[in-house]
Amino acid sequence: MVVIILPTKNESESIRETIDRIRSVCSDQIVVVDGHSTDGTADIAREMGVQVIFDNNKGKGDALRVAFDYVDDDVLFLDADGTYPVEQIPEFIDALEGCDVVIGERVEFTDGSLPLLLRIGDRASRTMFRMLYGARLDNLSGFRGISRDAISRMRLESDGFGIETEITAKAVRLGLRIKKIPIAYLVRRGRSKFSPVRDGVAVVCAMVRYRFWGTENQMLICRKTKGMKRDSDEHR
Ligand SMILES: Nc1nc2c(ncn2[C@@H]2O[C@H](COP(=O)(O)OP(=O)(O)OP(=O)(O)O)[C@@H](O)[C@H]2O)c(=O)[nH]1
Ligand SMILES: [Mg+2]
Repeated sequence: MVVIILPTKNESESIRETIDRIRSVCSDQIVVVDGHSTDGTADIAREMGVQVIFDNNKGKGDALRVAFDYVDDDVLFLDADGTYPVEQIPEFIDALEGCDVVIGERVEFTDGSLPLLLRIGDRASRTMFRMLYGARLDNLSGFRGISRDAISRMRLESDGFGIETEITAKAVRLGLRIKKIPIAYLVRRGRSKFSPVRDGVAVVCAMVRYRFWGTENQMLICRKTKGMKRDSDEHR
């Protein structure tokens, strides 16, 4: 089973339409994880019969981690702002059956969906990711699917917008099966919560921080195995 998670912070302009569009393409459970919106977003979702939970007021990463803890199944998550092609959800669900992480690779940007400066930042981020991790992936895409097993193995910790980069980085470091699905990025309704400087720094920090993530575990396993080997040699 897959649960569809919608992180929301003041998305009253688009939450209703997002839920309606999801329901028109699939019958999977939807969970809204709300960032204490002051514009009635949570009420709209609840009125529509959607389960609403709340984050710890620390950002999108915290919200997603709260939702991942709340559900027991595989998850699919996307922004509730009209930017992602909801109609492709069934394709993501199918893909998740054969891999660990599905990433909506933004290959087409409709006019006005991403201002020039952010487009440059997006390009730079993908290039930096490729240089550090040797993989051509859209580390900032907010339309993804992750298996339950992958979520447990990733031990996610980002509070803010570094979360997608952390997921992408750890998927590579863990050698997980990743599938990319080409998608378009559409014009947003309502106000963006992404702050280019603050959140850009968080993305770069995540990219650098997780470059060697997992190495310490491997070293530990290696050391333990060597220790065990030595012990068994002594017992001969
Ligand atoms: N629960 C929760 N949701 C958040 C928080 N910050 C952002 N979101 C939601 O997470 C999604 C991503 O935020 P956006 O503002 O769309 O950021 P973005 O997609 O990088 O930027 P745009 O291209 O302008 O859409 C949206 O659905 C937001 O409502 C938060 O602190 N808590
Ligand atoms: Mg968005």
